[in-house]
This record gives sequence, structure tokens and C-alpha cells, in this order.
Amino acid sequence: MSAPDVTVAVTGAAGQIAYSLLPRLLDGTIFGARVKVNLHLLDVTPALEALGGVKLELEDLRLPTLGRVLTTDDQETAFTGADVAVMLGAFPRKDGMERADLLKKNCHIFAEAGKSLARVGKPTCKVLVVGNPANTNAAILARNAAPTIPAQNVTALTRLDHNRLNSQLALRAGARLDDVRHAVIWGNHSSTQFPDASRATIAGTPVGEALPSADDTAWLRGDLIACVQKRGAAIIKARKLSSAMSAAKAISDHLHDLLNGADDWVSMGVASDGSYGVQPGLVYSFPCACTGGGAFQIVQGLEIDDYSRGMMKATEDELAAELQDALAAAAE
Ligand code: NAX
Repeated sequence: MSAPDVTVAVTGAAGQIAYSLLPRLLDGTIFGARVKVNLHLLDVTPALEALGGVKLELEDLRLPTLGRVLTTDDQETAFTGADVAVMLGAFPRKDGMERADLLKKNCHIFAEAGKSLARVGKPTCKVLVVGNPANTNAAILARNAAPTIPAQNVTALTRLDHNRLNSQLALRAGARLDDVRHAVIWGNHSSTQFPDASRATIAGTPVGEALPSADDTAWLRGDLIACVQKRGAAIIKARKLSSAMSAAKAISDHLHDLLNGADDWVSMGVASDGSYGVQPGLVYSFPCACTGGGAFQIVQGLEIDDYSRGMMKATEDELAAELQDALAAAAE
């Protein structure tokens, strides 16, 4: 018996992350080697010609997992029948643009996307928001996609930050990457995020014992956090473009674990249910345990010290202000 097809909608599909992501959606890792993946590729009208070129390249990959490829500038066409929607398309921040203007533009885009999903989306569709400001865009989308799409089906990408944190710990300790566990991101995908290595283990050893020197201790609470918080800016400075290859890998990791389960905590921006005192309604990055099929739980019962509480609150406050500004913009 052949495996059923899966349909993935990708918005912003003519952009640079999509160019690295699309082959990953077809490599069998996320959906299985025998599953055909139908791609619904959405971009704005002026990008349709470039998107047509992407479609030609997808055919030239000669991958047996490639199903139907549809290119469109119409959201409802893209979202119809989608099992997964990866939301890359967002208004980019331009020189001289105020943060409030960016929130306003994107609030409109993600509100409209949510409404389209509510009209034509499958209630089981898993929506991953990547376009920035990712957490707040996800919160806006979720409000507008309800009740068709439950809020827990809408997540925001903080896996890139998570991967950055885990890689830096492995590099410092000279350890294998899969020996690093329980290092997570709290809060916003922005420079206020809290990369938290306090519960990390490296090959089963608590991080404080694996990295025991005074230099290591200072690094764990200082340069490590700053490095992860500012990594995106460092890449833009060097490449004159934002992260794309690593973002595509992180999206693939996020979808893999959400759909297939994971044996370690992962970081995902998810609708707060009040866990750890975080205001419900915000999409906040928590340590999550994924059990497959899109199911996950926010890891409960972690002890939070005063330092961590302060870091978690600062990023929560930023998210609360972003959501308030976005909602005010939407009401204008
Ligand atoms: P690009 O500018 O290369 O591509 C964006 C694409 O979206 C363009 O083709 C554009 O035409 C399209 N687009 C714009 N408005 C649209 C709309 N209303 N509907 C459909 N398509 C639309 O950006 P890229 O580097 O691919 O990044 C995509 C988004 O990911 C950006 O918002 C970026 O800031 C964000 N990122 C988020 C990350 C995260 O961890 N959450 C990390 C990587 C990245 O910075």
C-alpha cells in the first residue's frame, strides 16, 4: 500500500530561506522517504516569475518524493488542503522604518493569513510562523485562525536559537552535539530571549561539572547568552543577508520533532497557558516535550531562580508590548 500524500503550504516561497528549505521538505527526514509531498508555494504577485523558476528547479531535483507543485499569489489557494503551513512571507524591516510600522504591516499580513486559514484550512493543519516578529505574528495569526485551527497548532520558530545554544555548548565542551541535552530558549525570538543552559547536561554530566573553570562559569552567564541573543545580527553583518541555511535546518528540525516526537526538550514558541506565570495569549518560547503527531507539552515543574525569573520576565514584557502594539495597529 502506498503512503498517503502530505500537502505543505510555504509562504514567501520565492525568498532565500525557502530556497534552502524546499529540498529539505522532500528529503524524507520530516515526512518519510515514501511519502509524496505536494507543495503549495505562495508569494506576492511581483515574485511569481522567480517562483516559477523555483518550481523548475524542484522538478530538476528529480526526487521521488515530489508530488504536485502549485505556485500562486492567492492565500486561499495555497492553504486549501494544507497539512502543514510554513509562514516565511513577511514584510522586511527597511532603513528608517519604525518598529511600530513593521508590526503594523506584519500584523495585517498575519491577520489575513489567519482569516484565510479559518476559511479554508484543515482543523488539523500545523502552522509554523517564521517571518519576523515571529512570536507576535504567530499570536496574531492564531487569534484570526480560531476556532478552525486550535491555538496549539500554531507555533513560532525559536529552534534556530535553540540550535545555536546547543552548538555553542558542544563547541566549548569539545563534546558531540547529541551529548548536549536540556539547553533551551525562553521567550521572544529577539535579542531579549533567554538562552538557558542552567539545566544542561553534557554526556550526562551537569554543565557546571562539564565546564568547571571560573572562565567557563563566567561564559555560561555572560558571553554564551550574548552570543546566542546577537547571533542573527552577527550573520547579517557578515553576510549582508539574514540566516537562511541554518534557518531552513531549524525549520526542518522543528517540523521533524513536532510530527515525529523528540527524545530531548526542544524550544518552540507556543501559546502560553500560564505556565511559569507567562501571560496567556502570548506566543512564548518554552521547553517543550514533543510526542509526535503535532502533540507537545510545555515541560512543567522546573525550578526557576531569581536570575532566570528576571530574564524570563524581561522577554515576556517585550512580547506583551509587541502584542499590544500589533493589536492597536490592527484596530486602526
Ligand atoms: P526573503 O526576503 O528572502 O523572502 C521573503 C519572501 O516573502 C519574499 O519572496 C517576499 O516576496 C515574500 N513575501 C513578502 N510579503 C509576503 C506576503 N504578504 N505573502 C507572501 N509572501 C510574501 O526573506 P527570508 O530570508 O526568506 O526570511 C523570511 C522571514 O524569516 C523574514 O521575516 C525573516 O526575518 C525571518 N526569519 C526568522 C527566523 C526565526 O528564527 N524565526 C530566522 C531567520 C529569518 O531571519
